[in-house]
Amino acid sequence: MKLVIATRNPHKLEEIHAIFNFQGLEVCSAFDFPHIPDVVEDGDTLEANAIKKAVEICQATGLPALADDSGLEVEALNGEPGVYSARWSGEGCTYADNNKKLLRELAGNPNRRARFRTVIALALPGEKPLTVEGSVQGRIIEELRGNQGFGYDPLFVPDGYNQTFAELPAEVKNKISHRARALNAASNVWTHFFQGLEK
Ligand code: ITT
Repeated sequence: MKLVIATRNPHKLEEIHAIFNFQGLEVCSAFDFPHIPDVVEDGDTLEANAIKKAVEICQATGLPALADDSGLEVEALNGEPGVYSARWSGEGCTYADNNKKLLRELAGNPNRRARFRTVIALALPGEKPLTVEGSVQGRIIEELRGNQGFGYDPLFVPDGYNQTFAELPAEVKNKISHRARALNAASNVWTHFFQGLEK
């Protein structure tokens, strides 16, 4: 039995495989279906976009699909960039552009509290999609540090650590991250689904 990971973000895909043991499942991703157009992420929430990605890929492939929609929520910016995390500084922007904007928006602000949040949606053919979520609290530092991970990782220090997600070894990020917590919730809540799919 197959499961499609409904993403075209290679960093995300790598982390999902490092975190989650898809034992007994034949796992593929949106990269294996290049003819399927990109899902337009126009929902107002992470939940809405995660569901949209999972449902559209499930319908287009006829296979169960699992989607991850994630964002950085900064307290002093009223939860921004949140659902707009990927394209916060404009269409076609880079991770570096977004990190520059984040430093600019928080310049001189003593409140650096933030959290990463991931919503995972699971869509099975003919069934109502389901979601779970995970988050990690931390703070935004004042300069970029580290080369690992992706996105806002060089600016985010998780609570209980002194290093950014881009400095910490991948094994550490993949134990405590928003994505790891959401995937743990997925395996707890959807145990029967994953067992039922075993080859
Ligand atoms: P897919 O929709 O194809 O999965 P995407 O990159 O568009 O890929 P999102 O819509 O979930 O994924 O965008 C979330 C953005 O939030 C992402 O582009 C990064 O900038 C940021 N982000 C998500 N997870 C992150 C992580 O673990 N560390 C740092 N930044 C992250």
